[in-house]
Amino acid sequence: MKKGIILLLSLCLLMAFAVSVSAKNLRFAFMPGIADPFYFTMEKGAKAKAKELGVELMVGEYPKAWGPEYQVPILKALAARGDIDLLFTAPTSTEALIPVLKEIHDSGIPVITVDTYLGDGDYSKPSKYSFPLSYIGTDNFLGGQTVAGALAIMLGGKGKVFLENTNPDTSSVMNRELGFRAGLKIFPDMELVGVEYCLDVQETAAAQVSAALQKYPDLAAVFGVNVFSAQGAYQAVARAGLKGAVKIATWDATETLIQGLKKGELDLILAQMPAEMGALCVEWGLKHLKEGAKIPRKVIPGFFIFTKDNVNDPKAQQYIYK
Ligand code: T6T
Repeated sequence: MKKGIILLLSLCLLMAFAVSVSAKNLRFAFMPGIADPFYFTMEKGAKAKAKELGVELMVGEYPKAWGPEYQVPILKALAARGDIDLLFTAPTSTEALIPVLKEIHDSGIPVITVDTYLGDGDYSKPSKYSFPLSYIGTDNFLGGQTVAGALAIMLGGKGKVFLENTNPDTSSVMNRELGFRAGLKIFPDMELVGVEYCLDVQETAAAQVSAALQKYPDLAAVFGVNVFSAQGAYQAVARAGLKGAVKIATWDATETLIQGLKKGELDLILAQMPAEMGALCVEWGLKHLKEGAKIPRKVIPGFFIFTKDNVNDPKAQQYIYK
């Protein structure tokens, strides 16, 4: 009896060892969209999960600026290493990243798109962009609608709004804009007076929002749809001496924006779950490679809305980007 238990225990230990060794042999690569706190937090979440599961995770060089021209060469170099078992990446264009990612996929490296997607993001029906295993990222349209609703309520359902975006062919930020437009439609007295694209450069965003503040002296609010658009909008409103007078809704919970909210200088922040996204990529990637598990074609973590009422809540602190 005792011998049997010892044998069983040894067998279990052996199996656990075998699983951890084989997971350790797997090397995943992560290629972010740009160097910003959102992707740094995603990297942390992915690394923690990789360590927990015994996967080796290598992180591709952070692109110096936003766009396919910066991302494609780094992706090509990553794939050329020849030692990667799975890639997860955030394509900065719905179209321009299709060829390079398809090539990587065809060379035998499964691809997950995280944060952003290719084409219309529907990987469940055959198309030139349906090869990725999954899209793991926020429901950006819903987030945009939610921000529009919250802002309209803050403004009593009435006022002119300006939107600062990055570029029109990245799925994440475009869906935020589309959701925001749809959300505003419910409020007939809310008017979106303009949209500008800053190519993810904070100074450009600040200049564009400054121009909008001059053009519309009765502007009630600005919505900045990601880290640099939002921080640029915040900067412009501050420079114009309009802190508190013009409402600011932002996306992405960086320390800078959280501090602004705490000081009452901006009004709303939508926090995504980047660490969870990174962890999910590693978890699902491993399940796919080790167990042949079918990954859901879309995995959608939630989001959290910070306002002045909850920004100091201890439970909310976990949503600040690290
Ligand atoms: O908002 C995130 C990300 O979701 C988006 O795709 C690009 O911008 C960020 O990285 C923030 O700067």
